[in-house]
Amino acid sequence: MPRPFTFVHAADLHIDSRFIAWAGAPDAVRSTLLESTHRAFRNLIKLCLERKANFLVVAGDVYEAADRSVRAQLRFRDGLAELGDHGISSFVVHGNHDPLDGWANTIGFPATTTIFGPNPSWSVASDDAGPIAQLQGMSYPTQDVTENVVSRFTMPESNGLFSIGLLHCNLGGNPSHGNYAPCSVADLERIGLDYWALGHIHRRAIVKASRPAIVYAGNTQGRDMQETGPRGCYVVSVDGARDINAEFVPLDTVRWEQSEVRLDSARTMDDVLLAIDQKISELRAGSNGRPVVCRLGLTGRGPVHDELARDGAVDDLLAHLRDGFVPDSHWVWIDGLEDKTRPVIDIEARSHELDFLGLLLSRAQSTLEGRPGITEMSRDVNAALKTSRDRDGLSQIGETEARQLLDEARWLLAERLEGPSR
Ligand SMILES: [Mn+2]
Repeated sequence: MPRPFTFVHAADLHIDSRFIAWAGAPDAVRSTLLESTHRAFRNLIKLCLERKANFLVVAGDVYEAADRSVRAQLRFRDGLAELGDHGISSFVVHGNHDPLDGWANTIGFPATTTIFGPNPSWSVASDDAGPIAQLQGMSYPTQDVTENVVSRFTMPESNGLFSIGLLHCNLGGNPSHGNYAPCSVADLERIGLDYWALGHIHRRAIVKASRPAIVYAGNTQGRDMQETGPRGCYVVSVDGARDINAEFVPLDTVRWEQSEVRLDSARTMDDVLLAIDQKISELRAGSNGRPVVCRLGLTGRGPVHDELARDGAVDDLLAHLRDGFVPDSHWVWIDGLEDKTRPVIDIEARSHELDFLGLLLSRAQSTLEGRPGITEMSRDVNAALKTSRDRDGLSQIGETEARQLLDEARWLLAERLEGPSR
């Protein structure tokens, strides 16, 4: 029977991400971003020590680029050496961002660190009382590992040890990430390991909870506007019955957020500023003291739309908000402000007018009210989706969605054809 133990599963550290696009931001924002992946790694090391983990696994993309910086490598090595000094071993595979054929210098790693080679191989994690787990991993020899490499992994020896696989891969063909080492849940299940510690997909996910557990740790620090919300790693406890409990712990030092500011009741520019201030306070509270980089969308239908729609109004508003930026420890930097508000249009009254827009609106209205119209519409839309060349990711729609689409479409039509009421 295996002894209970704890390990930490992290991936996609991307240490030394450059944030080149941020040259125009204030120093406080730029330096925080530049240091963020380093600091998140620091937090990872601290967490391993605090939780007295038995070992750490890192499932690829340690460094941002194949020409990994000396600074990033030294930081990584020093962190793992510190763990080693406290009896915590580490197991690492490299991925598409930091393949084995990337430039590497002569920095040596501690004896407590295992860096897996280009072919799957086994290693054992031990403590003073003997072995506690067996681990199998492989690093990318080159960036372009586009074959399914899972079949090269081998069944664990039947020695009773909990077994962990480390792999950087695209499980189930996630279209928002490069299709490196594509594989399926069934492929992973076939090998017979207890836990798959995966990397590559930056949004964390417990794909399967047990037997085997299949887990993406996600990245430790968001790096752009697509990587919103808390980022960190999993602390995994394994009990004597080989059951696991995976606890997510955030490690990020700056948070990325996209959010909407509803302006339905805003009547003046001051109301708009107040609503944005309120949103910023919410984001600040939600980040638990971390700085935040955010993109805000102004939404809603209201009288302030006409003012926001004027040339340069939103740019001016953004410049004003940025003028008030205070580089304290919990700053919020607005990366972008977008006007998505709609004008106030009495769509009901407008649909009774006998012009082109009036006829379109009354037609839309009667379709929305009558069931046969909606059935017909969803059938037509689905037929069009079937023959569309760009239907990747589009699924067939039901009557509820057809109704929502038509409702949205009539507002868009009204706005486009009527124009701003100024
Ligand atoms: Mn990555």
